[in-house]
Amino acid sequence: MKGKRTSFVLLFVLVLTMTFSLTSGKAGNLVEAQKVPGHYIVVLKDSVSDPVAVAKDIGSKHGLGLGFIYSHALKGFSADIPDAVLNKVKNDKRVSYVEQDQVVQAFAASPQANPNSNGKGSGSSVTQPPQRLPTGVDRIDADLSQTAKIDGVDERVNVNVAIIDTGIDLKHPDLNAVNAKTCVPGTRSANDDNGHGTHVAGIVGAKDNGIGVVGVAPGATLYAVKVLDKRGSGFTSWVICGIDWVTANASTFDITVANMSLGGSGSDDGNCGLINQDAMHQAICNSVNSGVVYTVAAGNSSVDASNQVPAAYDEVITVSAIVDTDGICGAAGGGTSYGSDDSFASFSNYGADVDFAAPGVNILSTYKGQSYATLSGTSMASPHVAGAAALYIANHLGSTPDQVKSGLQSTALLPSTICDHDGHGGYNVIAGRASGPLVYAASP
Ligand SMILES: [Ca+2]
Ligand SMILES: [Ca+2]
Ligand SMILES: [Ca+2]
Ligand SMILES: [Ca+2]
Repeated sequence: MKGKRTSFVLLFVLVLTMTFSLTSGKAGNLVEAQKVPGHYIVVLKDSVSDPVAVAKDIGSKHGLGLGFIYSHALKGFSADIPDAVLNKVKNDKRVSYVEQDQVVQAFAASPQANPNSNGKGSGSSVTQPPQRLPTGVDRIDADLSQTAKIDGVDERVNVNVAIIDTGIDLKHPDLNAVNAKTCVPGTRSANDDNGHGTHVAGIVGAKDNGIGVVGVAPGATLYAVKVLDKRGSGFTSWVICGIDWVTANASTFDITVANMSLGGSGSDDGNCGLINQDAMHQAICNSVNSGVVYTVAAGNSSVDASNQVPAAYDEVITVSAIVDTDGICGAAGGGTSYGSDDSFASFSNYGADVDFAAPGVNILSTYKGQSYATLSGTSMASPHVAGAAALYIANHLGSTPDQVKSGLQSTALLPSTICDHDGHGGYNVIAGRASGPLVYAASP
């Protein structure tokens, strides 16, 4: 048994090494599906009452190397399955379907050098810069929200948000982070060894404490759920482990929002994955039904988001990215390599699956090593909407995910060049790219 587990981990290391060289494009570009040889997600029928016992039984019967066992968002497990027994597993009466595992990736580019970023640094002695209002938080007007109450005094928005990502820097003084769960083999906590998840977390809820940055929902409790490794890569089987944890613990910890700034290739069958045998879709549908709002990045491949998951799923809130360089509308800020101020970001996915747009270029936020960094990607856009959802929930306790989405839609601004007196307002679209209205965080 121990030997099997070791070979299971070694396989992942090997596959990660192989796949990373293929996917290291700019801004987390990932269009083609990258299946993992020999590794599968086995989804059990709903009629199975004890998925742990059934997973172990099927595993020992066929000599499988078991990975995760899922019991809440989904009944099933991940496993190494030799070709010789694959059909036997598929034909087991307790099995609904077997899906090949696939690579998923964080949707952000590498960090740029930032004057506030201290690069490495560990321990709590890192000097913290004075607090700045990030342009994205300003642009969606969280600075005008009575609930966010951004005034340099550290009151906290009492909403709990799961960050399903590379983890969170658990020692970062500007974050109210909780070590919740790691689904990455070889790691012992959800501490962030990449930086991406810490950046996403800060956009949602960096504290209004006078240092560093401030998030859309300042001081919100951020549950670190680690499903991507130090390179920002992972597998569908790891992501489902994270969704399963959120679903199992949502009511205990009152987690009402989950952000996923990641994805892979796939599509929406309109039936929660039961037709196209998509276990992540099934897991997300069950998790949303349990009352958790999912905000997800549209992806950075300049394609229709219907080709990427979870972006394509109708049950989630899908977010595209705009460029904003000055925190206000009016297109008077400086330009970027991803487009001019107040325009749709050139890398962003688009299309009918996109629900909202939010700032996603040159975003300043928290980073690993108790530092700060500037990143670009739809990864940065999605947590602006997660933060707005948290503010909405703080004012409308007990809202269902559908109510949160329609509440945010009722105040969002359609793309346009009109700029209001608060410096809010729409943005210019790239012709032919439906990109969702700009999320608005000021109104309850
Ligand atoms: Ca503002
Ligand atoms: Ca405050
Ligand atoms: Ca702060
Ligand atoms: Ca602007």
